[in-house]
Amino acid sequence: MLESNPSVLIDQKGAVGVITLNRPERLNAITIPMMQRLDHALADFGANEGVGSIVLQATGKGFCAGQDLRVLSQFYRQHDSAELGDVIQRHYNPVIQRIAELPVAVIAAVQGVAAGAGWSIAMACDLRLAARSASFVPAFGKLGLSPDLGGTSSLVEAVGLGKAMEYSLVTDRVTADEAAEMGLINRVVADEELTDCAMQWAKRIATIPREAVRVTKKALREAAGMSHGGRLKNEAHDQSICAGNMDHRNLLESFVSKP
Ligand code: LHQ
Repeated sequence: MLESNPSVLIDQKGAVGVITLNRPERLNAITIPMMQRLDHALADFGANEGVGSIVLQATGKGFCAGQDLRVLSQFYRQHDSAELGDVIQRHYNPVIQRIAELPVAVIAAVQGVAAGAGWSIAMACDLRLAARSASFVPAFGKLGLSPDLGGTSSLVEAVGLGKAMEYSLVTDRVTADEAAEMGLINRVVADEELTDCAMQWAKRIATIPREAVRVTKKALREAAGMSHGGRLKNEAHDQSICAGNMDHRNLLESFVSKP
């Protein structure tokens, strides 16, 4: 273990950087310090010529339940809702941008649930493997919010506009098998094989020269029309608009006040 922090663990196994979200008691729900920590870990691995790929995984029964809603509720007690977009732009979107620009591939190994911004983070990675028990929950709508952290464009690019609408507005939960069938993820594996499979893919990619990976990522993302900057900013702005709506506040409070 090179370095550790309770909520994000950082390790290097040979040429593979391993980042583990580690707040299992909250299904790895994200906070600003976690996102900052994640960004630093990605940046450090990106700058380390000895690292050829990165696995992003999580501990416990979920991959990531999106924004920590207790923290969000606290945020609204101290700040104007219009500030949320700025917070997303400053502290969350850099991770999404970083993953796209890294000269190494990032593989998400998804076990359990990936909800809201947790789903967006998985979608921001270059490759996604999921355990058969994994699922994807578009939590935004139920909370009165809209997709963020690149979740609008990554979803449309993966499954097309119609299906992205369905997943955002109609669907409760997408199973790992459906996600693979729809091209949302690369592969479903048995739960007990997830870590090994992610490491195998990561080791294989790590044999490719970094410059070739960097250029391939850039070229494929450009070919898919993925230019993040402006879209991330727009999403963050749109989230501020949703954040100012009392329906959202009531839905949020009903989640955090559950006994
Ligand atoms: C949680 C959470 C959570 C805190 C489960 N927070 N504790 C917005 C603003 C700013 C920046 C970035 O992005 C965003 C966009 C978003 O991400 S909005 C979407 C936020 N996420 C959600 O709305 C998901 C809320 N969670 C759920 O709906 C369920 O927990 C799911 C469907 C994910 C999983 O259900 P279960 O498997 O039944 O687990 P659970 O509900 O029993 O959760 C386990 C614990 O984790 C529980 O705590 P407890 O103390 O009762 O054991 C939950 O309260 C806690 N938890 N998600 N986001």
